[in-house]
Amino acid sequence: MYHLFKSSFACSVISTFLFSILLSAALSGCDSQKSGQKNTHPRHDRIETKGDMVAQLTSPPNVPAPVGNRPAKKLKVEMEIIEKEAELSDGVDYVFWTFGGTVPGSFIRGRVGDEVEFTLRNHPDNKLPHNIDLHAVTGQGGGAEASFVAPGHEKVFAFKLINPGLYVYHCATAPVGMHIANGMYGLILVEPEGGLPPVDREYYVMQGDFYTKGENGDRGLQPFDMQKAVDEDADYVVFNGRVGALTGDKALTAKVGETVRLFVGNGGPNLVSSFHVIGEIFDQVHVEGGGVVNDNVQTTLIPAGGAAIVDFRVEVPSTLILVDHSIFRAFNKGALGMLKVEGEKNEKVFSGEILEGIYRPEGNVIQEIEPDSAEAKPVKSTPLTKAEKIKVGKLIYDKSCFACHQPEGQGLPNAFPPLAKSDYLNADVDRAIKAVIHGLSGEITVNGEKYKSVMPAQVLTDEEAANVLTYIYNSWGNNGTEVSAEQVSKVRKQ
Ligand code: HEC
Ligand SMILES: [Cu+2]
Repeated sequence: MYHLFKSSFACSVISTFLFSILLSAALSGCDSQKSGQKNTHPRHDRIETKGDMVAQLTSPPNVPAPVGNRPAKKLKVEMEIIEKEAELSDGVDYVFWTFGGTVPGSFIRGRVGDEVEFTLRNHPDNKLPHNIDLHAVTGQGGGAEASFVAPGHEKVFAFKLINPGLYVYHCATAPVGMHIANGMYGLILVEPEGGLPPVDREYYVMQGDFYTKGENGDRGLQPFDMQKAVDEDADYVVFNGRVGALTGDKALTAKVGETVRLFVGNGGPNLVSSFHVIGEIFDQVHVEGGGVVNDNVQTTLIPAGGAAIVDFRVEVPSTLILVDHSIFRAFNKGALGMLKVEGEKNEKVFSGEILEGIYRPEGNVIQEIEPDSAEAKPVKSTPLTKAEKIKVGKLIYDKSCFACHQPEGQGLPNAFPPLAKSDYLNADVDRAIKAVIHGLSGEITVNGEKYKSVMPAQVLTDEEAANVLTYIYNSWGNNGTEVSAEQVSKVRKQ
């Protein structure tokens, strides 16, 4: 059922079977079998074409319409290389080199047997020659030599799509690493005969790592840093060419009950992606974009210069978070996107929080905060003093807030607003409580800087929220407000 792209695994099946009998016999058995066996791979090079058409190309995160059951055709692809300045992150500019004006480049979609006539144009305003190496091409350099083109020129070359799958294309002009690092990559999908099984939504997501002279977040136009690229010391790791390309109002969308397919590529140049979607399990993954379909996958590895097709049904409303699960890349370097799923709840699949209670392993007494404080205090009769709240609040801060707002509440420019001396915080306690218990999104201004990001709702009891806020209000130059559990409870009910 899952053999969408046909392949033969006879040899590996045989060796797995024989493994249990005798290792060496299995290996030599397989070798002799291999040498005596014909390559049974279908001869897609012999598929005849019928008619011709111009390929529709799309910018990320969109993909062209599926091929369905159309016959193989002569497929005209016209692509323009554009060197242009754009934002890599808020306030951070970069000169990108692009296929079609976007990073990743335009998505190309064909079917097995198609004969592609590829026109590559290098815009006259560009400064450098470029070319294209498509991993879907069987032939010298994947087309690199044939397509090498100077500014103000165009090149035409042709090739037949003989292996179905999802393939990366990229510039291969020296210095190759630099051309790729500047954004010259994209995906070409070669559908099998009859097309991939239809789904409700398809999206195009591609990871890339970026190397800038300044550090992550340093503003202004940032030149490429060759040494950092050689050292594989990325300042940014992003989906679709910039921090936040797929967050907030640019998030991908779907409705409960729909099937979603992500065509996920990794342009590199250096890093391998541990692609994961927080809050979802991949029903099926075309591993490495090829014929093997794996089921029920949590995280799929996408090599630099590789791809995967990821399918899943969305069952409950939520904001799914796309990440590279090498997780500092997600929360500190930008490899984070969102898929917003709207629709009816299904409490059998996911209930949300059912009960908020107090857990007392040692009976009805408060847990010791400090190992050496001898006295156990009854929970209800003695509310915490302000000093105690601050102490407990710090523990919560270090567990729940610290990763984003930073150890001294200083925040991270362009990503997480400061809590230290925050005018936003000090102006309105109820608003701050709301942010903590319900989360916060949309544009806000803190100390004159604009933030337009998402703070997830924090799962905290009224007491915990009161304590952590009291800690924050009494640290780093804030106004000393004491927040009570009752106040949090009131805001929660509003
Ligand atoms: C995953 C990252 C993340 C975590 C964890 C997080 N925050 Fe935030 N927080 C944000 C972002 C992003 C914003 C700004 C949201 C926006 O742009 O609308 C924000 C805004 C705020 C604000 C209002 C703006 C300001 O600077 O005064 C407060 C207060 C706040 N957070 C408190 C907390 C507290 C307390 C915790 C821990 C219990 C916490 N946050 C945990 C990311 C986070
Ligand atoms: Cu190039």
